[in-house]
Amino acid sequence: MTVQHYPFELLPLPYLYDSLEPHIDTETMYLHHSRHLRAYVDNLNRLLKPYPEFHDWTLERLILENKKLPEDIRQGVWNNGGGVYNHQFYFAGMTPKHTELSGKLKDALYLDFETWDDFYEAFFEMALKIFGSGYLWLAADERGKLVILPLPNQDTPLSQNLTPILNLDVWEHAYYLRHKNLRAGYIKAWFQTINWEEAERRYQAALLKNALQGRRAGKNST
Ligand code: MN3
Repeated sequence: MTVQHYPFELLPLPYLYDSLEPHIDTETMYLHHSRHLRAYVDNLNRLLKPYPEFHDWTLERLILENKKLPEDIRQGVWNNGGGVYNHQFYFAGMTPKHTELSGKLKDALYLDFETWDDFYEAFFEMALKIFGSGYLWLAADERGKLVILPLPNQDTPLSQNLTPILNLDVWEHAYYLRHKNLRAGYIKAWFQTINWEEAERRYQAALLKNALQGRRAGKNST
């Protein structure tokens, strides 16, 4: 992902609105990207506009160092910055191409969940159970161990020292037009769209970042 800061832009989808058919329908993708994500981008810019001292802060920094922001925009930036980050991450985590779980992420997934079915069932059940609006995340801890993590609203795993690998948006706007209240159908459909190549890139980047942090920590302790 390119480094972004104020003024944030509505990044185009890496595919067309109808590219994920029949799994995710065109109208849902159009509204989700051009209305919902645009609103988060516009709100975030509006909040930051009067505060030039934060105009060079990246999305990640606005989330990780949220407590340093002035109180009147802190929660708004948390919600809307998270909304931008999470949606960009979600859209880039899907693809119309056929991709397969492979590489280091595949090794880790089998190590941490034993079988594909165990992983799938655990993820599916937790996605079904999220109450209200939020996301289900697959994230890596500092040792590369994979965890499935439900988070409410627009919270991100970044603030828990976890590196996100995949996220499933279970806000109703992500599936209501096609699936109405039946979230299970949407979860199954989303699994058909996962961009495993992108997930593998994210996982390898997490391993590299953690390895560098580990070496730095080692250097500082000697
Ligand atoms: Mn959404």
